[in-house]
Formats: sequence, structure tokens, C-alpha cells
Amino acid sequence: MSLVVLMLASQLDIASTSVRVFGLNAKYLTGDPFGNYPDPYVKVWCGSSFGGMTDFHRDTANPSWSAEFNFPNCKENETLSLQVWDKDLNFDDHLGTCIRQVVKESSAITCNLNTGTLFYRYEVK
Ligand SMILES: *[C@@H]1O[C@H](CO)[C@@H](O)[C@H](O)[C@H]1NC(C)=O
Ligand SMILES: [Ca+2]
Ligand SMILES: [Ca+2]
Repeated sequence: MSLVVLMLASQLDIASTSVRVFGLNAKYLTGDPFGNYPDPYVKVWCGSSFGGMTDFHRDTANPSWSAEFNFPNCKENETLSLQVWDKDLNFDDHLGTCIRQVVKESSAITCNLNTGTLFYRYEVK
């Protein structure tokens, strides 16, 4: 194999990173003005790719979700966006959005929302 082919192969290898988002949980989320607890769930994006959403947990301010999200083509410096929502009968309430740029290493993120705090982890593979 020529040196050029080897160099190309190693560049392709660097380019084919992926990101796994996991360990989502939140504290002190609020529901409605009447003091009801929210029914929270999270939607996850990397760049413009939508990774899906967690299920919603009924009546809790401190949810913890087991869902994981894999982004096969998400790279360093792209934007991870996590939107936290309160499930309702008709119109779900947006409790806040967490936006972070992907860094090379794995990270544990703490993110303040409109009210409450979202925590999650991700790793770049
Ligand atoms: C990410 O951004 C940093 C700082 O601007 C830059 O040095 C690095 O090359 C970028 N990485 C990628 C994969 O674009
Ligand atoms: Ca609500
Ligand atoms: Ca609700």
C-alpha cells in the first residue's frame, strides 16, 4: 500500500466519529402555575440530526431517563441540543433547552434550564 492510501485511510478514520448521549436526569423541574408536577421528557439533536426523545415520566420534578442516543455522524464542534418538555394533554410546555458544543473528550454536562437543571453525559467515539 502506498503512503498516500495510508494517509487517506487515517483521515477517513478520524472523520468517522460518533457521539453517544446518555445518563439524562433533571432536578427541580416545575409543572404548571397550580403547583402540579411536570411530566418531563427530552428531545435530543446533534447539529441538524434529530436523535429521538426519551419517554415521559409522570408527575415528577426529578426524572431520570434510561434512554441513550447515538449520532453516527456527529463530530467535535457540532452542537448538542437537548430540549426539555412537560407532556400535557394538548400543548406540551417547553421547560428549557440546553446547547453545548461537542468537545473531543467525554463530558458530564450540568445545564440550567428556565427552572431546574438538566444533567447528561456524552462520549465521542
Ligand atoms: C474544533 O474547533 C477547534 C477550535 O476552533 C479546532 O482547533 C478544531 O480543529 C476543530 N475540530 C474539528 C473536527 O473541526
Ligand atoms: Ca404543563
Ligand atoms: Ca404535564
